[in-house]
Amino acid sequence: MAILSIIETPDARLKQISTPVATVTDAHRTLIADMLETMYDAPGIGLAAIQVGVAERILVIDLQPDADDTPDDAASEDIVRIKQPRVFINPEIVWASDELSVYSEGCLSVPEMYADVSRPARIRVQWLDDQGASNEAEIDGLLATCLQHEMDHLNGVLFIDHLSRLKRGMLLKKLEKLRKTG
Ligand code: GNR
Ligand code: NI
Repeated sequence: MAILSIIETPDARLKQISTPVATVTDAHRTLIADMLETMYDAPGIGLAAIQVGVAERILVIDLQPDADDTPDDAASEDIVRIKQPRVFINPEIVWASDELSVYSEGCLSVPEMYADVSRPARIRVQWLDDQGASNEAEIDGLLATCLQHEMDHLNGVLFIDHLSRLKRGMLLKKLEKLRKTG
């Protein structure tokens, strides 16, 4: 496994439209393992392949990124949080609710910047898993928000593209300043 470097805005690769995966191969499964390791290391709750420079329609999510992989005290009364890596290949939204949900989003490719984004609260999604098997589910909550954020990456869209030009400009200026001052 390997930790990959994450591309940041304004890198033009983030605007690329990623290509569907025709057949899920061992090379894809290696990439997915590396993407998960990279996401946990960042840390983040999601990562799209284009964020590590691969323009294929693959994304990973784990809403419990700081969970313990190996709970060593099963008798403990602590809530045992187990990592829950999720893999989506060629995801497609087949239905979206009219009801919207607002969440303060961030992005590993737009580091340390956050802004409210409004998206459908519930979506029905089809995708392939890492074995190439077809899946379909209705998703809501933070998973729906995160999945739509990741699917945007597959289409070259960042969360800041959902903001007004004024807001986006202010945020990018803030990011530039932060990079200069450290
Ligand atoms: O780590 C992340 N947090 C997050 C918070 C709200 C909405 C979306 C996200 S995804 C982001 C990681 C990332 O940049 N994925 O592309
Ligand atoms: Ni992102």
